[in-house]
Amino acid sequence: MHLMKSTTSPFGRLAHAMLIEAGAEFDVELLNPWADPPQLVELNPAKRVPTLRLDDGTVLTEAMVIAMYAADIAPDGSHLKANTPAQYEIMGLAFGATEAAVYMMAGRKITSDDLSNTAFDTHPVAERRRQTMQVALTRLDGMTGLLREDRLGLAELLVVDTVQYMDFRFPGADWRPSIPNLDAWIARVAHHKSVQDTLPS
Ligand SMILES: N[C@@H](CCC(=O)N[C@@H](CS)C(=O)NCC(=O)O)C(=O)O
Repeated sequence: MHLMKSTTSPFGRLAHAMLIEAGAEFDVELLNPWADPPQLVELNPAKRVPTLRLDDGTVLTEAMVIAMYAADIAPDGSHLKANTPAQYEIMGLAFGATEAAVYMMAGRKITSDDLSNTAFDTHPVAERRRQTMQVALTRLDGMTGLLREDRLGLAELLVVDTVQYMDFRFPGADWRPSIPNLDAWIARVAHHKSVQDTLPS
């Protein structure tokens, strides 16, 4: 299997982390989707990462689709196979927060073609997305007790992904909510390969 991702994408990270947790054999190609690399454009009409090419040539796109596939190919009894309603709730909150964060970055790109230009951040839609992140992370902080530490499934990986992506893209943001439980939990699971090998950079 061949996974195309970028070093920054939280969607690419999710796919990568799930494949690690599934024990899959795959290699990773790092690329910048915005540069339209031909090998990505040929496989994925959306020109986005993650994109996963299976050994038989099948192409999987969209992070959640790849996450579902990873759960499918995980061994019988794997922690990726079954989720509780509470874990699905966590997934939705975390994925929504990730999408909000990426939306903010996309807004900056569309309005200035410069990810470090924060002019877009004052737009009402940006404020709406910021609130999404704040409320979702605050709720997730209150659900930390439901997160596993010994084995990381989709819920746990999504939570790590969204908190670390937020800190990567908006370091020191004064609007970052206080999430002491999540911060402590992330420190305790930071040693997992699926976390360590996929850090955004
Ligand atoms: N819904 C997609 C979103 C993927 C996505 O937006 N990837 C971004 C990087 S974070 C990308 O490749 N952007 C390039 C573009 O939009 O052309 C998923 O869940 O995989």
